Order: sequence, then C-alpha cells, then structure tokens
Amino acid sequence: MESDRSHRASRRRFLGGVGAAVALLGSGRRAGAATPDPAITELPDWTRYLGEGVASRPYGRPSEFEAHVVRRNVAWLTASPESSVNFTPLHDLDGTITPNGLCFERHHSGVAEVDPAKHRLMVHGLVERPRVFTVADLKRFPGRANRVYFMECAANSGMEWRGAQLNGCQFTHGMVHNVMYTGVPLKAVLEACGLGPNASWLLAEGADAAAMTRSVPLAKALDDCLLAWAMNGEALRPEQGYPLRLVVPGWEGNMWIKWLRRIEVGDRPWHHREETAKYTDLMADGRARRFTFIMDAKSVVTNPSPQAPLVHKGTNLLSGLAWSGRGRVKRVDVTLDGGRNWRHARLDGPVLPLSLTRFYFPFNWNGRELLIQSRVIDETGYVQPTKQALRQVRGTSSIYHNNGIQTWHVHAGGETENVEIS
Ligand SMILES: Nc1nc2c(c(=O)[nH]1)N[C@H]1C(S)=C(S)[C@@H](COP(=O)(O)O)O[C@H]1N2
Ligand SMILES: [Mo]
Repeated sequence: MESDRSHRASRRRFLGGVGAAVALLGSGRRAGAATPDPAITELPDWTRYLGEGVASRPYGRPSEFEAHVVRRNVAWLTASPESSVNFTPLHDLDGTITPNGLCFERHHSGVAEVDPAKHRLMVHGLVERPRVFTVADLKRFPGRANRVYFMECAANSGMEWRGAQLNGCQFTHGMVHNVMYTGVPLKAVLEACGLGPNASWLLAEGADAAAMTRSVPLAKALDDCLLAWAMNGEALRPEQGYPLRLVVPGWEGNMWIKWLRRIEVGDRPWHHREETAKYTDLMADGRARRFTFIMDAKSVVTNPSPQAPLVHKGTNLLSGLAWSGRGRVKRVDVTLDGGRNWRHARLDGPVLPLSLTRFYFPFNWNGRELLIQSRVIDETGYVQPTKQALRQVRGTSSIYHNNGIQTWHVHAGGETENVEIS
C-alpha cells in the first residue's frame, strides 16, 4: 500500500510538470487569447491517475458519458410493458450494425428466460422423420452460416398513418435492427427430417408465454431462412429469443419467432391470431389485406432529427439509414427543401441485400429553415413512396407497413420536428 501511494504521488508530481509545459505551449500558440481552454491547459484526472485494471470489467459496457444511448419505450402506446415495444436509438448510432444491447424489443408476453439445457426444437407434421433437436444438435450441422439482416416490425412508423405524431426517429423508425446472425439454414434441418410430398407451409412456434405462432411458406423456408443462435458473434440476448430464433430475411418482424421451440410442416397456412386479427392491413374500403410478408424499401434521416437537432452553423453531415426487403439499396436521394431539389447521398459501409445501408450527405447550414427528406430506390427499381401516395392506396386505417417518406422540419434555431408536407 505504502509504496503504491508514494508511486502515485510521484507520478502526480511528474505529470504536473508536463501540464505546466503544455499550458505554456498553449498560451504561446494563441497569443492574446483572453480565456485559455482548460481542456488544453489543464491535465484531466484520466491522464494523472491509473485507470481500472483488466479484471474490473469482465463483460464490457459503454462509457458512462454514453448513458443516454438507450432503448426507450412510449408508456401510453400499450396497456402493459410485457406486451409492448421499445425502440432502437437510431439517432445515436452510426454504421450499419446495431449493438446487441440496443436492438429494439417487441414482446407479446415479456422476455422468456429460457434454460438452453431444457430447450428443444421439435420438427413434425408432413415430414418423413419427425425429430427433436437440442441447440447443440443444430450447432453440429455442417452448413453453418453468417448473414447480416435487418429486422423491422411491421408496425414500425405505424403511429404516423394519420399524420406526424412522435418526435424522434427513435420512435417513428426505431422498430428496426440490423445484426449478423449465426445459425443453420432451415433448409438443412427440414431436409434432415425429409419433407413430405404435399409440404408447402410451416408453422413456427415460440416457447414464451404467448406461444407465438406464424405460418411461413415453405418456399421462403427453403430459400434463405435461418435457425439462429448468435447475433453479432455472441449468443442471442434473451430479449432477442435466446437460445434460438427464426430468421426470415426481408420479411416482417412478427414472423421471426423468438425462443423457437416447434416447427410443424403442413400443406396450407394456419390463419392464427397473428395473421388474422393482427398483422393484416385494413384498407380504405374496409377489406383487409393478408400476408403482407415483405418489408418494402424505406429510409430515414437519423441526423439531424428531433432528438439530434442542428447546432452548428457551417458544414454539417446529414446521415441516415435505408433498407429494402427485396434486395439491395441502389440509391438514396436527399432533399433539404421539401422535395424541390433532390441530391444523391453517398452510401458507405457494406451495401448488403436485406440489410441496413448507411448514407451521408454533407451540407452547409446558415441558420435557415429546412424540410429534410430521404427517398430510397432499391435494386428492383422500387421507389419509396410519399405518405400521400401510400394513403391513396391504403387509406388511413392501417397500422402496419408504413414506409412513406419522412419529413423533418429544421427550425431557424436548429430544433427539429416531425412534420408532414402536402
Ligand atoms: N415467441 C415470440 N416471437 C416473437 C414475438 C413474440 O412476442 N414472441 N414478437 C414478434 C414481433 S411482433 C417482432 S417485431 C419481433 C421483434 O423482435 P426483437 O424483439 O428482436 O426486436 O419478434 C417477433 N417474434
Ligand atoms: Mo412486430
């Protein structure tokens, strides 16, 4: 102890000397500066003292100065926190990958805390060899795959059908996340069970208290679905379905069954609750559209946005995210004047199919009002529609599949607001 303390004291003295030298240099460079910047002239504690050792954070966590970067929920949206949603803080993130602890959560009966030793996946129905797998069994399949996919709840932006409502892209667009999944192609597991001649649909069921089920066309299951046990290199989080989740690339989040425990193979869809009473789209004429599986192309400017207003006059970097359930993002256009002039944004980072794509657009801000929008075009040529165009086809009674163009109104002071222009 004693030697520790004297070591620290001498280190302090030594660094104090360096500090004085830095201060001299600083004032020498900026001759005449009235108030020297203490961030330059004074040595902070983190330079003066040793930091924590390597044994103090066995599982790392973000800096305490990032404590505001969290998932948030909107209390009045749902009747209970167990059947509810929180939102990814898109305005505080960059790149394309969502950190595991910030992936939005949508549960119908809360987070199931599943013991993997007691978890099984049963595959039965129209198969030649019904089988029960442990997660360890699935990890022995040779065709293991790593794929980056976005997952968007069909209800993302669902509160905006009747006009601009929530102030923040976290709340208007935060029911989306993008991670690298590790798992086994569902095709390999189904083939191991031997598909029956009439097999054409399957039912996936979760082990949570909701025992959520969705029908999935067999063609999709054989195309690119995964049974995933990992996200971004580590085990799935309980919130995301630990120990096993169904990955249905490009299709609505509701089909990505978490805590997956059962797959029944059949010859027709089941028409359960989640595909009749919920996750259907009520049209203007009172009829409902069923099985809107694919998430259409969508984009949003994440910065600036209501939670991340403009503060700097001069050069700024606009940033945002674009994605499409039909393939790759081909182009993103940005306007600062409510759609009079459109410019191409620069895509940066990997542009993967069925994955979030990052875009940037530098601009100069002189304090004037702006009406900012982004518009994505995917590789099929599909162009993200305006909200008015969407409503012409869909009416205003929908909840799901609102991929209309978002407008942010930057006021003269920089505050930024969710608005619509017509
Ligand atoms: N078992 C089960 N799976 C589920 C759900 C659920 O409540 N239970 N919610 C679904 C819905 S509606 C969505 S949008 C996604 C949310 O996944 P996330 O929590 O990883 O964001 O999971 C889907 N899978
Ligand atoms: Mo959802």
